[in-house]
This record gives sequence, C-alpha cells and structure tokens, in this order.
Amino acid sequence: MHAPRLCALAIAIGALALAAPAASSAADAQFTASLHPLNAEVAHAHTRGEAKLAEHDGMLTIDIQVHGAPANMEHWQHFHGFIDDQPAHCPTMANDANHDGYIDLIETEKVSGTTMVPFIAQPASMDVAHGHYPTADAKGDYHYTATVALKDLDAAFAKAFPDQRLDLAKRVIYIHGVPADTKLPATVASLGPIPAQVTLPIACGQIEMMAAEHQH
Ligand SMILES: [Cu+2]
Repeated sequence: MHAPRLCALAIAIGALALAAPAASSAADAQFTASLHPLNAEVAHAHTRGEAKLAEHDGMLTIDIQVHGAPANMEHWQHFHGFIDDQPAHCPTMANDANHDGYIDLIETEKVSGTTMVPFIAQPASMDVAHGHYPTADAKGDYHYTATVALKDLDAAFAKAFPDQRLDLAKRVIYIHGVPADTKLPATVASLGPIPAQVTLPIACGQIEMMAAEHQH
C-alpha cells in the first residue's frame, strides 16, 4: 500500500519543481530613479536621492532614500505619469511657464502628467491627500520603505485610472514640500485647496527599468 502514496508524492514534488522557477522569475523586475533637485534656490534645499522599486513574487517593494530636503517636516512623494501611454519626464526651468522662478506642480503636468500613486504607509489606499508621508530629520534626510501586493496596487490603480496599468518605466517620482511658513508668490499654483508649500516640487527622478544582467 505504500507504493501509490510515494508515487503521488513524487508527482507532487515534480510539479512543484516545474512550477516554482517559472512563477518566481517571469514577472520579476527592478527599477531605479535618481532624484535630482528642483526649485533648489527657493526651497533653500538641494534635495536629492535614490529610489528603488522591485517586483518579486507578486509584491512591489519601494525604497526611497532622500538627502538634503527641507528638515523636520513631512514630504509628499508620489509617482506621476500620463494616462495616455506617453512617457513622463522631469521638468526643467523651461517648464516655468509663467516665468516666476518656480516650477510649480501645475507647471510640471505638461511633461510629467498627473499625480498617480502616493508613497505613503499604504500606497494601495491611493489616498494622496490624507496618507502618512515620511518626515525628514534635522539634516533633511529620510528613508522610506513599503511593500505592497502588486495585485492590490494594480486593482487600486485601474480603479483610479481606468484602462491604465502601473507602467513604472513610464513614470517619474516627485518629492514635494517646503516649510509651511515659506513665502511664495501667488503665481505659484497648487492642487485645489492644498497649500503650494505642500505641493511645491523639490526633487524629481525618472523611473528606469534595470537591465536583467544588473538584477539580483
Ligand atoms: Cu507628487
């Protein structure tokens, strides 16, 4: 009576061996973004950093290391992009359409598209306005990490942006925010009722997919 059981076990092990490598390697991908300062003079901060996004076993791990941001305050951060497949880019001073010396959030839309996914404690909540964003320390540094199930994020994204996919390689990452008491001219535009000090971009980086040979 032992032979059939062993046989079933052997089949089960065989099936696992066949299934496991395909499931773990096919969908894995890694992305990086080098964050460069924006509005550095007016923000009095040379905000820079590095973002890493890794898809593995159905999970997306996001790791964002920021240096030199305005200190002791929360910083909004998201990826932005277009809803029509167009790749997003970071702005330059050429995008200061009203020539007031600031690249405000609204002026970034032409090259970067719209605010998409917030890098908050729970990215799949898509709660841009009320999510919990990281806070820079006294040196202006912070390290944010979050892991989210790709199926949850995909579903939340498709709900917010019908017929769209995450398409990380077509997105840019933004870090925002200068101190609430920063004097900004009325020409610096923001999103609805949100103060321009909260949304002023202070760094941007284009997300790039890492070549397979550099992945581990
Ligand atoms: Cu943003």
